[in-house]
Order: sequence, then C-alpha cells, then structure tokens
Amino acid sequence: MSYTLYYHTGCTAFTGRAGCIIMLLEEAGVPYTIEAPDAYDGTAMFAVPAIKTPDGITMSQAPAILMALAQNLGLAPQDPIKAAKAMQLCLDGADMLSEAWPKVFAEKPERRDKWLAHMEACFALRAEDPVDYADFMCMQTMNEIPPPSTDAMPATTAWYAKVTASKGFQGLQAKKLPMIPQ
Ligand SMILES: N[C@@H](CCC(=O)N[C@@H](CS)C(=O)NCC(=O)O)C(=O)O
Repeated sequence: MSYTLYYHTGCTAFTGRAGCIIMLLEEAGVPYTIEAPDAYDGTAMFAVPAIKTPDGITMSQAPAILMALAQNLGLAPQDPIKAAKAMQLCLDGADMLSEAWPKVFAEKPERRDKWLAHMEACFALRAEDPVDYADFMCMQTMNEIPPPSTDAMPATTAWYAKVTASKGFQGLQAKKLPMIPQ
C-alpha cells in the first residue's frame, strides 16, 4: 500500500510546503504518489499539503504530517528529550517558512538573521544525531536562503552537509522542481 500526498499541481510545477513531506517519504523509501488537491477524499482539511496513509490517516498541516508519519517511518528521535526538541524545531521551521514566504526574507534581513542565529543554535544541539523529520522541515526553507558564511555558522554548515547528503534531500532534488512557483 502506498502513501498519497496532495499538493498544488500534484507537484508537477513546484513543491512548496510539500517538499518536507517528499523528503520524509524519500528518506523512508516507501511508495507514494502525489495528486492535485481536488483528488483528496479524506477527512476535513483546510489547505494542502495533505496526506492519506496506508493505515487510514487522512490529514493536513505539514508539521503535523511529519510528526504523525515520522514515528512509524523510523525518522523521529526515540529519546524523549530529543523527541521533544525535534517537535519544537519542526514548528520553528514551519514558522520560519511562513515568515519568509514568498520572497524568502528579501525584505526582512533582520528577521532572517534572527532566525538563522536560532537555527545555528538548534543545529549545534543535534550535530551528532541522524537526520530526522525536523531537519526536512527546516531544509525546505534553508535551501532557499543563500548559504551562510562557514566561519559565522559552523553548526549550520555541518548541518547542510549532513542533510544535503541524505536520501530524502537527494530524492527531492532529483525531481528538479522549484520550491516556489516561478
Ligand atoms: N499551516 C499549513 C499551511 C498550509 C498552506 O498555507 N497551504 C497553502 C499552499 S503552501 C495553500 O494551499 N493555501 C490555500 C489556502 O490557505 O486557502 C501547513 O503548514 O501545511
């Protein structure tokens, strides 16, 4: 049984907020298809991305989808302290995206810098940890921002190297789609 992800254009033109979910599914190596929003026949949802899972979950809200799926897919920390911090980072990543969208902080450099300093601190905390769902939420936005100076943000630089090498990131990149509509 396959997962079905729902997003604008079925992700044939851009990946938007579905990118983090695509990375999760690619990292897990599970079968999935992507359909347009009007194909969704699940329980109430306000806006895509939405998901239908083989075990009957139908839901929206990208960070909640990541949290709901990651446990079964083996992509959530097991340690309760790390698990709690991953939830925080996932929601931080979603907030950062909402604030950056759609011009990726072009008009708000001071907010970009505040977010990047926060991400640096968070990535330092998880430097030794394997990639998990919270990384995919953050990478969805971080990949759109010009890379920070390696001297100023060593933890972020190491984090980029770790996450860009992941199967999930590589699977999303292989689709050769922009994150934001062109
Ligand atoms: N908090 C939601 C935001 C969902 C959202 O804003 N989806 C956009 C596309 S990225 C949309 O389709 N919006 C239509 C609407 O709000 O009516 C999430 O993270 O999934």
